[in-house]
Amino acid sequence: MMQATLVLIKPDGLKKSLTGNVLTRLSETKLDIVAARIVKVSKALAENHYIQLKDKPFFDELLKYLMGEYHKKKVMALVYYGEDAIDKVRKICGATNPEEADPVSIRGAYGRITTKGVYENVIHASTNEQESEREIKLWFQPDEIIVDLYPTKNSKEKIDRRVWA
Ligand code: FUP
Repeated sequence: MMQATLVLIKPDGLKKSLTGNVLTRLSETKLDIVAARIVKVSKALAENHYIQLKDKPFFDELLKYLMGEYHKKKVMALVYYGEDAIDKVRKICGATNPEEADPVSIRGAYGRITTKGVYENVIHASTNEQESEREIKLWFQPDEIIVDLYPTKNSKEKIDRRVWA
């Protein structure tokens, strides 16, 4: 089944200069990168991304982590597309807890658990199709993705935005 999945290289991955290593590992999947951007994550975006975990005791720390308070204030967001993309990417990522993750997986090799109990696990990857659609729509606008993944509509809204002077 052709699928799209959201990948985030989290602030610890960028701070530790792991972008190249992570992208090289992900290239083993032979999937296509159809979108990529560097994002300065707002609180609203972090909250929305991890909305399912809002009642967890580590939620506030998790938001700070994704916003880059402990590393660099940036995240690299990518969309990978292809046959069984979701499982292929998650397999290379490894288990959520870096101590339990396969040592040769990305999280096993590069992740750690902080003294505050947050898993700094370098990478995020969507868990299922419902989540990948929700997450991709959160991180990307239709024109930032080079294939048509989901239905779009025309909007004539006049929005205030910053343009080159
Ligand atoms: P995953 O889908 O593998 O990213 O796992 P979750 O959505 O369950 O968790 C999201 C993030 O919360 C993880 F990347 C790390 C963090 N987390 C913790 O810090 N402690 C936990 O006990 C569980 C998750």
